[in-house]
Amino acid sequence: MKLLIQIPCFNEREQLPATLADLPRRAAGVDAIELLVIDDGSTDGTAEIAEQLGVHYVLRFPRRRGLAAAFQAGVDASLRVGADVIVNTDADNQYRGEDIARLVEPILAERADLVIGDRRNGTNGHFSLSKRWLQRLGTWVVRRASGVVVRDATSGFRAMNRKAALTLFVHNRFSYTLETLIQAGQAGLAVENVPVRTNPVTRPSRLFGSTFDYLRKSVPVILRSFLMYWPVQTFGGAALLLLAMGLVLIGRFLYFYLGDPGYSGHVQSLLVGVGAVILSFVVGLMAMLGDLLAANRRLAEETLVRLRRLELAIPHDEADDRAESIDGLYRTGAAPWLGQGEPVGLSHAAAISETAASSIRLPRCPSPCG
Ligand SMILES: Nc1nc2c(ncn2[C@@H]2O[C@H](COP(=O)(O)OP(=O)(O)O)[C@@H](O)[C@H]2O)c(=O)[nH]1
Ligand SMILES: [Mg+2]
Repeated sequence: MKLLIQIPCFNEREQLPATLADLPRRAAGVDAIELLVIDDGSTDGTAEIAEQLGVHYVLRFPRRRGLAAAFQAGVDASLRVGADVIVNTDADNQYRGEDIARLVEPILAERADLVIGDRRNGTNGHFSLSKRWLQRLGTWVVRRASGVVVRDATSGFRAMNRKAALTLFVHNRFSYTLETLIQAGQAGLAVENVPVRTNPVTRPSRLFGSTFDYLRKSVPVILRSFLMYWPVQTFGGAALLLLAMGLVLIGRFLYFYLGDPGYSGHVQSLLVGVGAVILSFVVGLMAMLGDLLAANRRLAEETLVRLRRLELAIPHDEADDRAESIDGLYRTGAAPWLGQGEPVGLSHAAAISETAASSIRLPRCPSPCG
């Protein structure tokens, strides 16, 4: 059982040492822990510092491609180098390394395919009002679109097993958080929420320039997810609305016309009504086309999942060989951290009352790390 911790980074040279020092070096039920840093075209030497700090794999993009692309590439790379469980965490030490134990526990116990770290935003003092509000909106959308009950949909602190990693695809360019959850619901993956704690903020968010900026980027993602996964409902709903509007307006014209056929008024109602009815047919057609496209997309995704499985089934002597088959991915030569450590008490365990009793105890890495 190999646990791979992936950290997407954009110019995180300053933050990485503290983040890596906080990560657990052992875990009960895990044979080896390895780290993967995805350096998204950073210009501050993030990849070099990661290597010096003892990260096992670095995936470097020559130019910035954004967090969603980095996340997806990291998951692909993790699978290639033999990860059984993948944990994603932030480079800015936002999440506590110790809580990784809580994240992987439901996966090791085979209760969940995907585990989301719930920052308990309602009571989290490190969250601004706008961030709380957006987190609630994201959570509501995911519930509506996929039926998955998540408490913190925008959390980047998550763990997944191979099944989830093979099944999820990120289509948009900005954020993977909401879309992967909607897909998880659609694909019938078991999703679990686990309360986690956050550290005080170390630097301004790179993703949230402002609330407006976040909305500008995430509303299209949400809209697109609805159109992609619920084309009949979304377009169909709009078509019905237009049809109803058109019929009411035509009815209004007929009412007056039949009352006094000689009177030629209310032609506007007739014009707008007929326009709305025609538009409703066009939008209805889009619902049908969307449904057909969705069927094709599902087939394409299934083909891709099978292809991923086949690729992974090709025998390799060493994980290193596989690493070389991905552009920009290289092994640093650092030895994997060992698993199966002595259980170490988590002093903070009592602080999180909702947490299910966990059999996993992860010691922190000794400082300085690496
Ligand atoms: N690959 C990549 N990672 C990014 C980018 N922007 C932010 N990140 C990383 O995404 C993670 C979350 O970013 P952060 O600024 O902490 O956002 P917040 O936690 O939502 O406030 C961190 O590890 C960042 O280094 C980007 O453009 N590309
Ligand atoms: Mg962060």
